[in-house]
Amino acid sequence: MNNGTPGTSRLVRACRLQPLDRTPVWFMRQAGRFLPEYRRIRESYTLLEICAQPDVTVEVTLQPTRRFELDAAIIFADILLPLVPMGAGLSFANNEGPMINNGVETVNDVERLRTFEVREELASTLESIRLTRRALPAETALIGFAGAPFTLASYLIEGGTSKRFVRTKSFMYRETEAFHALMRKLAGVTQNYLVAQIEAGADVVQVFDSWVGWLGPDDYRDFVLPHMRAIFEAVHAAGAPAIHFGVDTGGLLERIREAGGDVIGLDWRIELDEGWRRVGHDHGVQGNLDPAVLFGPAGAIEQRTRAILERAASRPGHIFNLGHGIMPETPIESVMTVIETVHAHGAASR
Ligand code: 1CP
Repeated sequence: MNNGTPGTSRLVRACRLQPLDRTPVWFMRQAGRFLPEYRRIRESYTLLEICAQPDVTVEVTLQPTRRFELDAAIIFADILLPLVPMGAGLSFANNEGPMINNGVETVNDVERLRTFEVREELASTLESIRLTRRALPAETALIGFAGAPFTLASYLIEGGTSKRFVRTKSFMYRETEAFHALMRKLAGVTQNYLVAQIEAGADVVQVFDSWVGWLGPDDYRDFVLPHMRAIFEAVHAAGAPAIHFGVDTGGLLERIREAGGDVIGLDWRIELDEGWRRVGHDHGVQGNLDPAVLFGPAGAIEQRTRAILERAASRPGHIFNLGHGIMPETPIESVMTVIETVHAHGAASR
């Protein structure tokens, strides 16, 4: 099937709001534990070992593209990797949630965090991007990614996963200057890392601000927005489109749009057309199927997938995805059902 211009992937065209033969589709966390071939590799390597070895990273990145007809691969890495060269100790307890053992408790800890040369300290991910880009057909886009400053700061301050972000927010309110210094440092790292990924061959980059939806709109404007803007300006200058992702961002969409990104991620808590109207039709949107729908019967999956496509109304700029990452127990057949439904009904853009 021809997507319009030879050599340009559907994903890139959708980011640029260009017309397409059908809606592009990929899944957040598509290279991961729901795939038995990934779990087999994980028997021999830890997550950090996979990320440190480009040949293994490339293999894991390509796995979902062999099994499914996807419009993109996402480089296998983790948003927390850059925290290691910054001086924070990172480990994964029982192969589950991340643990930071040298994070941020005081103002001095912020100063202690190193900034570093991404081309040296994150060289293996950049090399994996180079190798993966060469291995992929031109019509499959390669997505690079990084964590956003607020989400990274929350791991540094909480020491791991959080449910309520009380430590992060109290640091933000009590040590406002140091919090901004931390956000600036993290934004600098994220920005350099994304630009280096684009130079290495990433066609599109996604910024994961997974937990920013826990902030109210005024705090987003005061504490997050300026730092995000700096990142998207640098990415824009590097010439690749950017996807700006967050969870539970229904109260923040106008400000997220203001912060930057060609495409804005929507989770399942908002109807796609309502979310798109709020971010504006001069932007693309990505989403927004509830990952839990994939545990339902095929009929329900097809019906929910079609409902999203109908809300997108063949407008150029919709990238089909889940509203958040695919869950490890997700049945493979459900993923097939989503993809087949998008292929059959993701109508040609006007
Ligand atoms: O060993 C394992 O397989 C553990 C699971 C796992 C995987 C597969 C972790 C630990 N990281 C990864 C890889 C990963 N992480 C990718 C590449 C895979 C792909 O997308 O195909 C990506 C994009 C991420 C991004 C990531 N890591 C985010 C942002 C996305 C999101 O889900 O919001 C976050 C918050 C993390 C931190 C992290 N790393 C791992 C886990 C279990 C977590 C989340 C912990 C938490 O809930 O706080």
